Amino acid sequence: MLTLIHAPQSRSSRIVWLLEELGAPCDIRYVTIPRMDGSGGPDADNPHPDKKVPALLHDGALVTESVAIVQYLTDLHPKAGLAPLAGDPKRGAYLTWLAWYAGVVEPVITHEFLKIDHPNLERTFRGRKEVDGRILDALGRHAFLVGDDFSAVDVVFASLGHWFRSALPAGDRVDEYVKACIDRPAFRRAMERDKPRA
Ligand SMILES: N[C@@H](CCC(=O)N[C@@H](CS)C(=O)NCC(=O)O)C(=O)O
Repeated sequence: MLTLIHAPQSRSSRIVWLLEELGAPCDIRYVTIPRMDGSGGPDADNPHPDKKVPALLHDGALVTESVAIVQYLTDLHPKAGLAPLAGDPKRGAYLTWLAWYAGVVEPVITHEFLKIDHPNLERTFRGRKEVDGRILDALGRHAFLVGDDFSAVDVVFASLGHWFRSALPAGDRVDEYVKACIDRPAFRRAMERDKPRA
């Protein structure tokens, strides 16, 4: 049995969306987290070692980190077609986008948001110009980031663009991309499950 540890309107919302795309049955355990406005707080019921979300429990095994959970869930549901399988020529690009999101995109946009600048950060991660360039290059060549088929990579990137539009490159092409992703019925169903709890 799968249980998603979830706080509405947070990084775990994208996992609710992915579950809807996969048609995967999963219990949702709602937890509190500290919010930017000072509300909320860590939840004793959250098994995440840092009391963050998302976290996934599968028959007692704990998985944390959004992209690990994305990979874990798409592996469990290969027939859903949201991730190229081992042996598919697109598999390398797909895994690269996922790892690059966690390892580079999130740090780069966090540094930008916090206005933190240092030559060693640029050396390690490159910067916003390189992030934007890679996304625009892919979307200039195909409908979605890994090709013309929607994939779990698009759940990750479009959810970022939906919550924080300026974290993706400006312009019509990215507007159109985010819209195409969030116009999907699975996204609308996920948003119904993602409403703040009273
Ligand atoms: N790298 C983690 C980041 C998770 C994360 O920072 N989640 C935020 C919600 S958007 C959180 O749980 N914050 C609560 C806290 O910092 O205590 C992932 O992608 O899963």
